[in-house]
This record gives sequence, C-alpha cells and structure tokens, in this order.
Amino acid sequence: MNRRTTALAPVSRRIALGAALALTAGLALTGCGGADGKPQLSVSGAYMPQPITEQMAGAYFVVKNTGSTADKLTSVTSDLSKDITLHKTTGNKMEQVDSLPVPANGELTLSAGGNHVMFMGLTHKPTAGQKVTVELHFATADPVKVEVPVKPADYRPGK
Ligand SMILES: [Cu+2]
Repeated sequence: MNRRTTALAPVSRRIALGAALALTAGLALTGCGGADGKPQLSVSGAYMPQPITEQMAGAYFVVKNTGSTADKLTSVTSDLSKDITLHKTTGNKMEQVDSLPVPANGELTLSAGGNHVMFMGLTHKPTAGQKVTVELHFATADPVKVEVPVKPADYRPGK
C-alpha cells in the first residue's frame, strides 16, 4: 500500500515537467515568428488588365500570410472607383462575397477566372503602363496599400 503511493509521485512530477516544457516550447515558437499571434500579410503579383471601358475593371494579386492567425480580406478602396466589390467564381458564375479568407500560414489567391476585385464606374480609364493605387482592408491586420500595375488586356502572369 505505502509503496504504491510513493511510486506514483515521480510519475506525476514527470507529467508536470513535461507540461512545463511543452508550454515553454510553445512560447518560444511564437516569439520566433516575431508575432504575437497576429496575421503577417504581404501582397505580391498584383496587376489589373487594361479595362476595355470605363464601366468595369478587375484586379488580381496574392496575399500571403506567414502568421499563425487567419485573416479575411474585407474590402478594397481606391480613387479609381467608389464601387469596389470582392467576387469569387464558382464554375463559370461569379458571385459577390463579403470577404475572402486569408488562411493562417497560407495564401489568398486572386486570379483571372477565380477570385477577383471588381471596380465599377471608373473615374477614368487606366492604360497599360500606368499604376492604380488600392488599399486592401482586412478583418484583423492593418490596411495594405498596393500600387497595382496596369497590364495589357490579354496579360497573363508568368507568360
Ligand atoms: Cu466579378
């Protein structure tokens, strides 16, 4: 009887030590990323195909999140238009959405035929070689300003 109780003690001490180590490791990992659990966003590959008319334009880019917290692209603002919406494409139908998810340690990709930003009623018609300034707004992260280069209408990245 007595031997049994004393034998249990070192085991629970080992568990406690293990838990303490796991906690320290977790803290070290968070510190390593220089983050306090916030999304860490960067935008790349932005472009806008030269719009055909002043009625409508689209823009594409990739939002990379190196943080361990997911975020959402909630809106886009620009001098180019007051009517800017987020769209996703399902099959060959596009649909307006309130937000687009930016996964933790992942990417949100906007590309021709997929997710895109749509600008209606343009204040002017941008031409290839120009840049359009847009500001991306997120649920959690600070807004990101992007200079979007205008490309020829038939431009496809990587070609
Ligand atoms: Cu659209």
